[in-house]
Amino acid sequence: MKKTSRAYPVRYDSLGIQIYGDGNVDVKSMKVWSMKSAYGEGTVVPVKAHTQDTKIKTGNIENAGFETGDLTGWTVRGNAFSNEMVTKATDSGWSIFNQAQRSDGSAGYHLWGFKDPAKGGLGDAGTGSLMSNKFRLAGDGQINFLVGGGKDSDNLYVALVRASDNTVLLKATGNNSEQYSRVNWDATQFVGEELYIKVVDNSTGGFGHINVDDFHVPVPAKVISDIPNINVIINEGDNIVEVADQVV
Ligand SMILES: [Ca+2]
Repeated sequence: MKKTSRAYPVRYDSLGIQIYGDGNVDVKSMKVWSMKSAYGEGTVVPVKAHTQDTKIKTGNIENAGFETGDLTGWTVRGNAFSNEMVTKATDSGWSIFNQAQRSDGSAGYHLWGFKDPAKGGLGDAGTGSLMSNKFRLAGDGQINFLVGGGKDSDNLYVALVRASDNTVLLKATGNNSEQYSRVNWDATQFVGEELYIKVVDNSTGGFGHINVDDFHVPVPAKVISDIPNINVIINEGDNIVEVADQVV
């Protein structure tokens, strides 16, 4: 981080504040003062008075709806899930999926946790897990997603997991149907914690697979200050960023 006690109008690095960081940056609080020019009155163009929106907008986890057409952004363990299982198929052969549509109304990709042995898949025999990128839960803490496949909360489930100790905080299973249902989690109490989503398939019996699509997980989004010469980039945060709302 760079800071200065005087504004030097010809020195770019003394006109404002910039924060750099490798990876994630936590901004707990910040105040910005107006400064006098080191070269005398009138040599620094004053920043216009303005109101800074300090509310952190939220983004989503990586590849939340599998619209890359594969498992980019997800970590695969075992053999229950593979890139080939990300599909745009709308019908399993015995029921429709009702996966999330794309914004143009066309069928989106989803992760169908079953691959026909006749097509080189393991059917229901595969076991393993899929983990999202780790994220710090933000916003209102409301998570929702689509789940289908077998009903077995011990062996087939989507979980919200705490990254520090791998504790399962919330869990949802399928409904013995290929068709998707939307699950809503109120995870307000975990806002600010570092978490990840885990999809688990430890079942090898009938309906021993799980399907998922269209995760909506509020995570911190990048916020770029609209103050000239002050760029605030926030990838992480414990929900407080204070920027003086009057800089003259
Ligand atoms: Ca999708």
